[in-house]
Amino acid sequence: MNNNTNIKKENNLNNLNNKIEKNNNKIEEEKNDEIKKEEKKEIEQDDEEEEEEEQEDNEKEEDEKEEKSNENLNNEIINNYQTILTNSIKKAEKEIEEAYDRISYLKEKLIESKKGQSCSSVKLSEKEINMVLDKAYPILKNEPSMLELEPPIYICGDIHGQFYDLLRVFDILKYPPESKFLFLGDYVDRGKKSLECILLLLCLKIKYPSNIYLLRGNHECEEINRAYGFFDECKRKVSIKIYKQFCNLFNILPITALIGYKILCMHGGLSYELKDKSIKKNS
Ligand SMILES: [Mn+2]
Repeated sequence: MNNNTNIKKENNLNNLNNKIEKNNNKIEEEKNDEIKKEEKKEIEQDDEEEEEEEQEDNEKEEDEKEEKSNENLNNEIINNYQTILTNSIKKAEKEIEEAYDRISYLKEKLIESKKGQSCSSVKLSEKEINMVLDKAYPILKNEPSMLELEPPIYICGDIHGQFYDLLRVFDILKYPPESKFLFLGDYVDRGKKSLECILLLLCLKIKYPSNIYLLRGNHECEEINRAYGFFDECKRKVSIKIYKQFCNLFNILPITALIGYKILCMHGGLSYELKDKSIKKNS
């Protein structure tokens, strides 16, 4: 009996133990499950985070791409402007170069005319004369009413249409830019070749603006040169229109020159009507 009871007890104990073990196992399993779930959750979370990060990265990349494409567009626009600017500068330079070539040719043509020593005039077309006037105008317009010049410089008085005498002056003293000249005005009227004189001087002025200076004389004035020959010469050789163009140019010639701060040069005396403030620079 006692033995039986013992066995029973033992069985019971075993059962209980089994149960406990089972229970423990279950708990363990549940625990494991829980852990697994946790882990899964963590992994999922990690994945999500990763995804978010990836998305952020993508957005960033796209932003960078957009920025870069904007930058490229800006660069393209800047490059286009630069090309346009460079082209227009090149075009202007080419035009100036061509004009210089043409003016050099005109100068040679004018000088060549001396050789014949005949009465035939230099054949300059109205278009060629207009070109000389157009190029000379801004150069003279930018000069002040009183030029301040440095010696050494040759000073030359009235030419009055005596073209061959003008050529002799240059032959003896050398053409600009080898020599520097100040002309005191009265290029036109009286002589037969006023047009040749003023055109050669203007050509040299365009080509060597700081080696030749032209002051205004009393004959570089419409009231005078209409009566003393220049108007008739322009009308006969070219046109009245070109005469008007010359008058416009004469109106902007400088009036005086001060050489080395010592010698004041001008064509004639000062007018009583010229008050101290009447002479303005660039007026
Ligand atoms: Mn005079």
